[in-house]
Amino acid sequence: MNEFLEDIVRDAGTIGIAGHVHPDGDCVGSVLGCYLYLKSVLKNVTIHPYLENISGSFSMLSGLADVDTSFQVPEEPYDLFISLDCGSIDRLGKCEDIFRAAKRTVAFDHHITNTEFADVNFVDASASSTCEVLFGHLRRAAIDLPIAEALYIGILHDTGVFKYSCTSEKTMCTVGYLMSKGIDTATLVDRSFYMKTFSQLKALGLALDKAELELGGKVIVTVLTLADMKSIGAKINDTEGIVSELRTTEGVEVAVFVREDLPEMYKFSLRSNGKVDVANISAGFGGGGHKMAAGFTAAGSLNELLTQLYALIMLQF
Ligand SMILES: [Mn+2]
Repeated sequence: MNEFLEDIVRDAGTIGIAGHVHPDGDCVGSVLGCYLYLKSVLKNVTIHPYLENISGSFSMLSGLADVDTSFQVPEEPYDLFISLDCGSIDRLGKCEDIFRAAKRTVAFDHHITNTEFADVNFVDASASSTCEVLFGHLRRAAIDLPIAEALYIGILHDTGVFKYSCTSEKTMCTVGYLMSKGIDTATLVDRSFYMKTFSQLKALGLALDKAELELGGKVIVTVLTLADMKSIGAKINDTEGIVSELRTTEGVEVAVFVREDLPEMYKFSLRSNGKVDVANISAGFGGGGHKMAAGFTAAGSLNELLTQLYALIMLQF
């Protein structure tokens, strides 16, 4: 039997909650799910959620108005700080120092590369998402519709609408239970997953147009440079989901999407179709993630970085 979240936080009078930089669905869903749950089950406790620039895909979720996006450092350190969906402490970004200052720390995560940086770590690499891990620590009767929606969104995004191999029987049982709370699933799936802004659509179009096959067709790669991003008026968040589109190309083992975020500073997103462990490859560049989905940031010559990347991929063929 898992320990319940309210027992894990015990007698903390002040609680901070945060996810990772560039929050995705699982990060936003787990932070809000955790926040809404603690707010409903705890009395006379100050709970403060932090998230950076939240994508419009999550604007339907409850609790967003309470989220601190300015990363105000509290005068007094928190009694307890909860990290969600972070594989390592640096992923907390602007919250890293606030987290370090807290009297006690707890982390919930599902990254196989998790470094167990908190005082207490609940890490399950077999779980689809942090939302699935968190669900295992919530008293079911205390889960209301807004909490269920937040967790559902997290699982939805980390499973690519229940199609990635991380989707297990347990995942679907969790989702089934969440649905029993009355979620309008068709609307949520469309609004949070499939709906694109026009600039997201243009970024996807340009990325597909620029895609190239490497290593005999086993690797597909697309690079969007700063100039590309500027030409279509795209922002960093507008490229989410591109690498998953690349992955479904016939014959491809690894999909690579590269985005230039600063001059000669690149964000690599990798997806595998099963043979290649992209978490292992990303770790070689100081990044992390999962066997089938991982990434890293690297500076330098793009051609050299790609050459190194292909060499590492080839070792696994
Ligand atoms: Mn996640």
